[in-house]
Order: sequence, then C-alpha cells, then structure tokens
Amino acid sequence: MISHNLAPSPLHSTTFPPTLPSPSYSLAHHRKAKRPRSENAMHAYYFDNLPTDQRLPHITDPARPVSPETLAKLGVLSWHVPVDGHESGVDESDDEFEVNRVAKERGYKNRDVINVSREGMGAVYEEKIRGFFEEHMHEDEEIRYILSGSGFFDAREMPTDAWIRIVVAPGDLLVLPAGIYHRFTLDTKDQIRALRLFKDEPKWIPHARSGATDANVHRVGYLRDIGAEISPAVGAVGAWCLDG
Ligand code: NI
Repeated sequence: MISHNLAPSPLHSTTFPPTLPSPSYSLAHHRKAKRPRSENAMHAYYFDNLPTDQRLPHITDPARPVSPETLAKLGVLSWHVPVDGHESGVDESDDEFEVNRVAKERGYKNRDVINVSREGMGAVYEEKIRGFFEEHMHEDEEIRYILSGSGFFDAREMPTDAWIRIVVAPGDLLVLPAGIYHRFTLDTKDQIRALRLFKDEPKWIPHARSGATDANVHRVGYLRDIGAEISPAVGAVGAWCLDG
C-alpha cells in the first residue's frame, strides 16, 4: 500500500483539497442515482472499534454513516468508474477511460496491479493482511482503483482521531492524501485486485504511527492543510484518551 516522494507534496501548497474531475463520476452523483449498495457505490462509516476479525464490516449499531463531503474535508477523494472490460488491468493508452483521464490530470505517471488473495498467497496470507492493517501514513498520495474483489480502507478522522471505514469494491477509485493515518484490510471474501497509481516511481514506505511520524513534515503539512493543526501536548493527550 503505498507511495511517496521526498520533496514536499504539492498537496501542501495552496490548492487543497485538490480539484475533483467531472462531477458526473462523483460519489454524490452515484448516490443521487439511487443505486443500491450492491452496485458498488462506495460508502463509509465510523468503525466500531471492536477487537474482532478485522475483515468483518465493523459497523456500529446504529450505523454512523460518513458523507463524501466529510471525507473530502479530510482530503480523501473517491470516484466510481465502472470496470467494464478492464477487470484484468487498464490499458494506459486508452484515453477514453476515465481512470486514465484522472491519472493524467493529477500527474500519476506510474502504475502497477496488485493481486491479494488467500487462495493465491496460502500460508502467508494472514500475516500479510495483518501487515496491511498496521496504522501508517505515506509521504505521497495513495491511489487505488479496484478491479475485482473488495476490502476496507480505514482512515483517521482529525481532530477526533476516530477511524472511518471506507468500503471499496470494483470500480471504486480512492485517493488518500499524503500524511493521513490509515490502514487496509481485505474483507471475508479474501480477494482483491487493484490498480495502484503513483506520482513518481513506487517507494513502498509506510511510516508507522509514532511520535516521530507525528512530527514528519508531510504529517504536519497534512494537518495544516485540513485545518486540524493541534499542539503536540493536546495531540498527545487526545490520542492517548481515544486509544485507551
Ligand atoms: Ni498505505
């Protein structure tokens, strides 16, 4: 899961949150169309924090949905682009395909496809998905387009430090900003294939949450960009209370 360059991210400049592409592909539009969830509308909600299998939905009772607008305030962007015919991969030269248009517009020059499944990985699968689930951040955007299968990205809301669970299924294109704490898990179907897009060459560096990572320039810049700057003292107490 991952991305990064060492130079300060352009996200930390004046254009935050970044401009969304054509609203015709936005989640809002998708929802207005009143399509059922089974048709892959990405949805998000607050995680229940119960210590059960990470692959379960972890929806609170009652559920506490999170709107695309709330996600956008955290810098988390999403689109839905039907996968139709691109299940095994996306032809980069297909200028008509919306994912390629977004990639070009946002400067994602590199890409690869990752395939994770219990069937394909065997004994190391459990260990692998536990690794994905370690809270971390990156120094660049993390961009995923889901080709098949499904899973959950959890992202930290600030300043509440609450986990927001984002459901991803085929056709979902998700951008997590540099500096956001997050984690990923497959669901109980145990299979996902995703296109990973990168601004520069892939550097697979997850920075685990820690005092040092809290002081990382990309983390600090992220908090500034979303208007959630907190003093180190307040931040430490807040994190301690909510994790305890
Ligand atoms: Ni990641």
